[in-house]
Amino acid sequence: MSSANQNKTSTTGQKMESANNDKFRAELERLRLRPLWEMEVNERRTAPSEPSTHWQWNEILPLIEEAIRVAAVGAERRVLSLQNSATPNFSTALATLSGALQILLPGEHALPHRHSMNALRFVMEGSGATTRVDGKPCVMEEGDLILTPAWTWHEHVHTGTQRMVWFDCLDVPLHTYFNTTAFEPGPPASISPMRSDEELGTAGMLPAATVTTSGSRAEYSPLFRYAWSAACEAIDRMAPEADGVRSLHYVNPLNGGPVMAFIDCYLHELQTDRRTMERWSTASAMCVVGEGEGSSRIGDRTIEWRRNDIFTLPRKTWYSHRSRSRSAKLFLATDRDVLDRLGLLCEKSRN
Ligand code: GTQ
Ligand code: FE2
Repeated sequence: MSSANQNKTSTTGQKMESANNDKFRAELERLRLRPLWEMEVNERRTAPSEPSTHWQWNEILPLIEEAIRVAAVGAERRVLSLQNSATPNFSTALATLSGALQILLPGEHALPHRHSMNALRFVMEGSGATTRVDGKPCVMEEGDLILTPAWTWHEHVHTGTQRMVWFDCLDVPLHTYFNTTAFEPGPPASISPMRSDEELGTAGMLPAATVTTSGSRAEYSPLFRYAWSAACEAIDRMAPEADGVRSLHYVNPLNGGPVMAFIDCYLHELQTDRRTMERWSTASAMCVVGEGEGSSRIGDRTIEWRRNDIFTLPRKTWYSHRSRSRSAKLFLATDRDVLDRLGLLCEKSRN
């Protein structure tokens, strides 16, 4: 029987009787049910925002040397994964996207495989490696963005002379959430031929057959390499926004949408010594400093960044940037388009 002193006031002020009847308890458990009035009421809670996390290139460099000493490359990549104590499980850079640094030496070959996860590479140091994506060779130079979308075969081959380090971003946490993680080792039995990036890479013009054969529902861009030089030229031609920021969106040329289903990419150029407007978004992002140096105010923290630093812009946090160098460029990998398609994107700005 329930007694009065076990009654409890719910968050709505309603008196709820505590269910301590043994039979009721046993039946609830057997039928896999639980009284909401006895639970932490998650849906009435506003999720707290998290602090920004910052990985400094100058601090990471010695660990890159050490990783080269202790780890070889084969089926397993030489990868240092970015860990963020503010995300669930402490094991990814953002709650929705994971980040890592990958190191490849001349002569090394990271063997082919494919997986359900979408991934991208943003080259931080070195050149001379090639990522083959579904058979298409993608040259890797500093600042280049290379896509290895869901289920595309990919391998990294280094025939150059310099050590290479790049930023990897994958949608691992979303696949963990959906339990859709899947992996297949290579080598591939066969790969259907792809149109070359040369055929697809002229803005505003495509081979006539591309759009009808691939349709507008393409889940990822058929263009796998976005060269740094092309991105810089495109951004130079853009008119700045009111606060001097030029924001370039990397898109799927077939439909103008994000480059991959769960990962959306931008390049932001900042004007020298001018604070950007404060911005706020329900989207979150990882920023890689592609060029220049400066600082960012993120929530109540100010961080100083230089080339190749990586930092997060957590969701629902006011932030602004200030460049100290002639030109500063931030590469962003974000979940913005995912939130937009789901009707969850909300953005604000103020001076
Ligand atoms: O280069 O294929 O950082 O499969 C994690 C998983 C890189 C890759 C990562 C991967 C790769
Ligand atoms: Fe991979």
